Amino acid sequence: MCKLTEQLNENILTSTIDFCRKLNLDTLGWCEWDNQSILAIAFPYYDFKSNNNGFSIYAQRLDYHKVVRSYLDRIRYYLETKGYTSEAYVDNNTLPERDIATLAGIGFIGKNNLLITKKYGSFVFLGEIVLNKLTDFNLKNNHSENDNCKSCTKCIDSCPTNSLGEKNINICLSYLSQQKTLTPDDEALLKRYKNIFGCDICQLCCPHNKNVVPSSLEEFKTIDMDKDPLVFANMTNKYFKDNIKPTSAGWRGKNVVKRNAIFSLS
Ligand code: B12
Ligand code: SF4
Ligand code: SF4
Repeated sequence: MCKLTEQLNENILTSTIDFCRKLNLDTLGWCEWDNQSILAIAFPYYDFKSNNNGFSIYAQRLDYHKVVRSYLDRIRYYLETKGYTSEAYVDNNTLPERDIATLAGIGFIGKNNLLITKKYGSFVFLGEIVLNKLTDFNLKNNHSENDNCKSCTKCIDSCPTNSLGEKNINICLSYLSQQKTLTPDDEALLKRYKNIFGCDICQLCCPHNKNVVPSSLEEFKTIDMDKDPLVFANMTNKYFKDNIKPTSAGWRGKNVVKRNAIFSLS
């Protein structure tokens, strides 16, 4: 690639990062994946408040698909004003988001399967901007070889169903709490551990999640939710629509959340 093109490329890459920083997004980086230039961004979501009501931390705030997309749309618009078209992704894609984030120097993948950042630990969602131009530029990422789990196995030891130890996603409580149909064994697990939606155990025990910085993204403030599982076990369509639908647990619909809440009472 000629020197001038390289400079232009580097300019748009760094100016996009500067633009993101103005949006309070400070954990991000570019990488090359599948012959495309991808900006991987971590969206911190934990403000260290919790309702302790059976919903995992990520489900106690506005639906991250919508929040992340609104940020990504702003970044896409910025790129458009500079003459670049791009696509935005969050979750609803086949991109291996954690691998891409690792390549971009945002963090490393822990034994709990999650991307762990220095500043916010693993309490981040991932989103990506894929540029339709530019495939060749010098990448310098700030990944440090010392960032890893080393000999720690806390998440594996703490996982209540041994899903991590067995590498079996079918018994992960987060997975089970999202399934429409369950076997009697699955039901027994949900009844035992009382997760209404999602699971945080393999994050809360992680040393990399101690002394991390709370999210400064307003949209991810913890919603003041009801604490009593009975409320969710008895919820009406209207209650669901007003209180759960806007959260990350909303996409699954009322019946699954209600069923899990009923299980949690048994
Ligand atoms: C499907 C999915 C799930 C499934 C399966 C998870 C999985 N396969 O890893 C379930 C419902 C279990 C799940 C749970 C959670 N998820 Co999820 N999930 C996804 C999704 C949409 C696709 C992942 C996938 O299947 N890719 C395809 C497979 C083939 O690729 P892979 O993931 O690299 O495959 C590896 C894993 O399966 C792993 N593996 C090995 N052993 C085990 C054991 C267990 C128990 C699991 C779960 C996986 C696993 O080995 C594979 C090969 O390397 C991604 C978004 C994305 N597009 O990446 C979010 C994503 C990974 N999830 C996310 C989150 C937040 C969660 C939860 C923390 C939510 C919660 N609090 O309950 C939990 C964490 C559970 C855990 N410890 O892994 C975030 C993670 C952010 C981060 N910091 O890394 C992502 C990136 C969404 C996002 N855009 O932010 N998730
Ligand atoms: S989310 Fe819960 S059940 Fe799933 S792997 Fe982590 S600790 Fe285990
Ligand atoms: S708890 Fe330990 S092993 Fe698990 S992800 Fe964190 S550092 Fe790695």
